[in-house]
Amino acid sequence: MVFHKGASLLTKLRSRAVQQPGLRNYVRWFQVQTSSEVDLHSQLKELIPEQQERLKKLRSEHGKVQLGNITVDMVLGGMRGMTGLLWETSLLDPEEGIRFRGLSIPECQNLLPAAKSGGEPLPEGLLWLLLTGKVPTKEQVDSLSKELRNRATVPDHVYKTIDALPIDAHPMTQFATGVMALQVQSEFQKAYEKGIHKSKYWEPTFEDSLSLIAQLPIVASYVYRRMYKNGQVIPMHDSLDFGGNFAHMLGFDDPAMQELMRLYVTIHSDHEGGNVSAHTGHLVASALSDPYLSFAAALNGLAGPLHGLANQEVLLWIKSVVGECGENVSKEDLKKYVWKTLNSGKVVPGFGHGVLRKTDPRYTCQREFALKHLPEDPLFKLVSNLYEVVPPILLDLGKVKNPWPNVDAHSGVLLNYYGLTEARYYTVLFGVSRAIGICAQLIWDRALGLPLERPKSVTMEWLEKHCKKAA
Ligand code: NMX
Ligand code: MLT
Repeated sequence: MVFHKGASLLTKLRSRAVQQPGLRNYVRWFQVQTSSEVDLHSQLKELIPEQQERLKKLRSEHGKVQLGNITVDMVLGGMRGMTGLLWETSLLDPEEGIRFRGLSIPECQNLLPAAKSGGEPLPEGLLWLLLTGKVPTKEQVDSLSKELRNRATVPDHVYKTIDALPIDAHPMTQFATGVMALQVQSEFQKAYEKGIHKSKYWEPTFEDSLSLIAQLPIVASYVYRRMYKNGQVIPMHDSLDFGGNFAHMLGFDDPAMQELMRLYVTIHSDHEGGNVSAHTGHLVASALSDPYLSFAAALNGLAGPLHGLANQEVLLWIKSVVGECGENVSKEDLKKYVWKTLNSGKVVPGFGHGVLRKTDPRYTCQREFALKHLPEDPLFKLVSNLYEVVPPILLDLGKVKNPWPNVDAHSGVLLNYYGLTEARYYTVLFGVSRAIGICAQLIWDRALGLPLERPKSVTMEWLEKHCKKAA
């Protein structure tokens, strides 16, 4: 009732403001003070019906339009190039890289609210953008920061569950175990057991998603402090934003490291729907598994060395270069080291991509951050030299489709510079970030009523027969 009165007053003020310019500032003030304007849940409630209509129209008017041919190569080649998923929050162009709701990374850096003027974007702002398709105001982002802090209480049994694992269990194992332990609080599961109507699925999904995103930095920093800092946990700061607080709880209060964390979480959040972690989360959620179950599954995909674990592999590889050739390794020796890696049947971590065919813009923006904050760092210089040395070698192999660096080629040296030197931990940071994209899409999966995912598989025999017939 109060909301409706507020909304109709706002409508009147808006129309009067068009005629009386003096009123505009007042209207702007009123807009940011209205609870529905700063409340993400209310914004979504308004958006969902129109997007449901849009999907219905798309299906009824264009449901039979073809999107391309499926070839045997695609079936045998990990479904590369097969368009098969709806993913609203971001879209990846092979040449240009990722766009979050239509915005490139530099555009997000310019448009999304920052902790300080001209600083890196706040990940909460990106979450708002991914969910609503709209660039939020600073007030909206502050309100979301506060909401996330309010939800950031982790039940005691989660710590006990993690503590049951050996201290040297891989950080991703500890982290995913913590997420599974969080699952007992799922609102979606409770609502489903009570028989919630399918039109309402998105609401407990929203609740779970926001709580999960809010609690992940606490679980992640618990794992870090348990493994590397004698279990001395640092409590959450009561006014810092999401990225700043995460750095703080890990033990880093240098403002530059907090800025790095904001940028890091923002750029790792989402990479359309086909990557292993996003696709896994989406697939598991399509069985109406709740956000905790779905995201834990996604984390297990992220923990593979061809996907998120590559950030660990890159720093370990760079350190092995330094161990063997020294920090000031020449380009000639670097080339030899790259060939040695390839000749021993391994990949060069941090290079190549399943979709991208140019340098990853997430690499470029981290390089810009390094040029600004740590231009003289020897490991940054080594990474810069690899940018020159590796692509021609990969091209020489004649089979690598993209010889350019990806996001993981750069992140480790930045973290290492600010003192987060434990490479085995790096994929956990990727995991905390990826929750933002996966959960945002998951809320829309439920709001749009997307169905169970169940593609058709075939055997080699089936393919052979099919191809014979086709010939
Ligand atoms: N070093 C050596 N060989 C490579 C590399 C690389 N960096 N990238 C691709 N290849 C090989 C690949 O192993 C394959 O060889 P084979 O036919 O003998 O199996 C061949 O080149 C063709 O692969 P592509 O079609 O170019 O790449 P694909 O789409 O299959 O795989 C990656 C993409 C990312 C898995 C692959 O480029 C790779 O293994 N890169 C290194 C690991 C890495 O950095 N992963 C992180 C990706 C980003 N992320 O965060 O998830
Ligand atoms: C990602 O961020 O998920 C990776 O770049 C992998 C991908 O997009 O396939």
